[in-house]
Amino acid sequence: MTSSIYGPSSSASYRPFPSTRHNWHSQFCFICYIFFSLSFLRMSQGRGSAVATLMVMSLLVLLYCEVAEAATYTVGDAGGWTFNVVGWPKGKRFRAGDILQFNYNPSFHNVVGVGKVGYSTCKTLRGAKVYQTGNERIRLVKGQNFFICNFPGHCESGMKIAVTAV
Ligand SMILES: [Cu+2]
Repeated sequence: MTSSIYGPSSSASYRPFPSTRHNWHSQFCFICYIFFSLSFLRMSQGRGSAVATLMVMSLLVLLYCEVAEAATYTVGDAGGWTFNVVGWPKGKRFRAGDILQFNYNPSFHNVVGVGKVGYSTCKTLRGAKVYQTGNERIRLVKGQNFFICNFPGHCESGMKIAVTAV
């Protein structure tokens, strides 16, 4: 297993609980924001180019924070990707770039990325992407993201989710 400054890599490990955005990271971004604001103030008071450099650097780190702050959500929480998860996204606010972690037994389930029609009719149309490792990390795109399990009858039993990412 590999580790990074973000802690142990989670791609191979089962994560029973939904993880949210890291707190230290938010604090880090807040500090960058303060730096940026201060630099901007100095700038408007007509200080030198060192301030401008600081300002640009802070801005870059801020942009980095925007990208790096993606959250990982475990679909179905502790229950995982299973029947009746259809209501799981309700009340959650997803952003483009956030990751959905699907945990399930690949002998009994899969994950299929579908369109709106595939979602509402529980049909896997041509071109649909089928995931079947039992441990998927899928990045949300902006707009609507639809996933179903296409084992016979599963989608009809609420094994499907529609997630809107802003
Ligand atoms: Cu299934």
